[in-house]
Amino acid sequence: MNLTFAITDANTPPGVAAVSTTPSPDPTTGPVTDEVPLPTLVQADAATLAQVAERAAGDLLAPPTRHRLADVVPAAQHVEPDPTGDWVLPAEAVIVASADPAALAVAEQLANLLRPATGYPLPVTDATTPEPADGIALVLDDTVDLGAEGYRLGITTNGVRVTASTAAGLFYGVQTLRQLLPAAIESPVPVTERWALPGGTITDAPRFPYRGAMLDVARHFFAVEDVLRVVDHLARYKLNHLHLHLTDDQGWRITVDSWPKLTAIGAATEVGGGPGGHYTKADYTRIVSYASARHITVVPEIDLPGHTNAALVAYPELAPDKIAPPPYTGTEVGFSYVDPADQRTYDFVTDVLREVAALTPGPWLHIGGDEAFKVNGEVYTGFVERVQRIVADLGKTVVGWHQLAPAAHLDGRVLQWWGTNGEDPTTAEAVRRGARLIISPGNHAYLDMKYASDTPIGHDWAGLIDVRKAYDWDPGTHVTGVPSTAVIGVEAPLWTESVTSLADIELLLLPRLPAIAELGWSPRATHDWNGFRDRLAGHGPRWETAGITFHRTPEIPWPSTPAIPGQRRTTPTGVNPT
Ligand code: TNX
Repeated sequence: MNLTFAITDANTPPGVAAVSTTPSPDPTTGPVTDEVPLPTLVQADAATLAQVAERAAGDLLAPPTRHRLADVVPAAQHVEPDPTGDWVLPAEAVIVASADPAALAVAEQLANLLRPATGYPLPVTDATTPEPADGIALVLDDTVDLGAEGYRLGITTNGVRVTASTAAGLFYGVQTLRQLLPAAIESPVPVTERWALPGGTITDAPRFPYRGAMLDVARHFFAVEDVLRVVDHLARYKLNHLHLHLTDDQGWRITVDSWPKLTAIGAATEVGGGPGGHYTKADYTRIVSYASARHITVVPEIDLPGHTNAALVAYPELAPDKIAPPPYTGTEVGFSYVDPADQRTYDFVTDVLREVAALTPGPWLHIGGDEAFKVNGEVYTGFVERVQRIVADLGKTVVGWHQLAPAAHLDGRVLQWWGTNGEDPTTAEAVRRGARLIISPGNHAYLDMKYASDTPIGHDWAGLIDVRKAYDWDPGTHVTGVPSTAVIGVEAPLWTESVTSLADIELLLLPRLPAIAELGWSPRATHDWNGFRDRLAGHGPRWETAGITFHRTPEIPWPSTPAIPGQRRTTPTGVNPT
């Protein structure tokens, strides 16, 4: 007997058989009907029928797939819901973008986000004036006044239109769109779902231009693939900078052709004695391009003059006593430094920064400057001033930890503030002299701090940081005497002394990274812990569906219902599984 069957449904793409696509009843709009629309069965056996019945019953019990238009992280600037505008993505939808390579690239990214879970073909086309026409239109329009990263997202019964004056704006509109779809959109395989979107208009733009996270790849080394996955997490929450802490006592992680022993010798260690590793120039370039395609700028950090033991092991001539120290795999800080009195040190710094700058299209070079406990006073400021000048001569903008503050101001320089107490007159004075700040308070934004005393990894020197602690502060007013106009944004650093795997990274990142992202993106007027907590809760099922590790902190009311209504276990119509 031939046991093939076909079940038809409006949402079923050509060539894919769905078992059931019964929409969940929406308790807010009408009575629950006890009538399950029956699929059209052509031929079926008892087992298949039972499967269909089970699936239909599951759909009836499933939660509504409807999202509110405002359920976005980070919160959007302006949201106007229109319940008459709800729309369901049809199987035959087309994505049409402005005839511009950058807009088309975002359209392809959107298609790639939606195809796996929907199983829909979602072809991408271009047009001079793209219209939704029961699909999705991405409109690049330089006459709209939405800023360099803003976007407008309109959902009507006719489809979705995202408008922006830049590709970055379109990209952020797409991230919002993704969150408005049911959580099952995160599934890597086709699932049966009603891909409903709430009607209305969102007009959105970021509060700060710099929204970042840092990954320390020096204490423990992480493969390129892991870094790319971190980039994906940043992109989801509209962060636009990835700071890579590339060098430290425990390892040097980037090839420098003119000083080859930095990686040949200096990369072979990490905390705890593991094998370490490093990025070739091709590896680093791959990270930079992957990030850039997601509108994320890489900020490379070469930490100087301290945190340099790995460099000194490779090149003892840079050490103050010219003697190679033993390789270091512990977690102490502040003991190593390159010789500030030797011209050779400045040759080294110039070569390294020149090669890193050449690989880095973004404007920033981060020169560290923290915890150089053995280089003090004028020796320290003199060193920093020379290095700042090297960076400027390379055409880049200096970023450094706020320990740089006492050094002379250099046009455009940015200090990354990591204090735990907002009273910091030295930093405030540097700001008066023209410095701008990235705010990374140790006791709010340091993602290597434990959530609670029982968190299996992480530190607690800056305190415990639960999600509320990560969320409840204001980067615009945090440092006394620093006006919000001097703050270019926020960054969440992840130091990795205790972090050894991608799962560890994700456990510490999620769900605190979205909290920091919201501080960087959303207008202060939207700041509200209860609202944030409830919006964030919906991301648990998304991460779960996508196979992303996160910390199920009890502070967040995670939904207990499964995200995926039913994965298709059927084969295309007419094809027998063998
Ligand atoms: C302080 S924050 C450091 C890092 C450590 C971190 C651990 C900063 C600029 N320096 O060297 O990894 O604490 O939390």
